[in-house]
Amino acid sequence: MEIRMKKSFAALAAAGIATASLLTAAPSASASAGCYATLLNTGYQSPGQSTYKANSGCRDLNVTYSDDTSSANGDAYAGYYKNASGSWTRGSRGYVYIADGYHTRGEIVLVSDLTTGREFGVASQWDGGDWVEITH
Ligand SMILES: [Ca+2]
Repeated sequence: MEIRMKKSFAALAAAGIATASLLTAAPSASASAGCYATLLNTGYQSPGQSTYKANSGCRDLNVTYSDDTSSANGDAYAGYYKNASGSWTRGSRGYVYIADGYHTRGEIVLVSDLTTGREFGVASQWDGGDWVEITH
């Protein structure tokens, strides 16, 4: 059941339907009202797909879903953001191993206290092309 949900989620994302930032409509276990959830395709030790830190009630980059596409287990992920000079910078937390699945907001923070409007993306340590939902 969980695997089927993950595959359909990835298929939606691959079709480009779920890649836009969406305001989370209703409070749930994994996201609260006022935070944005964005599904991003990761790069290999580089930012991959990127988006911009929302002006929202969430200050951090939280991983709320992850799917390592090359294995059934997980990958290690790092948050990248553009600093004030416009250079891609890896979050100080570095790479964090994250098992595939859904994660509660606040459980896995890749970057803390990111300035609104800053561009960010997610890197995979072992191989890229994974799907990571960032709630921000
Ligand atoms: Ca991977």
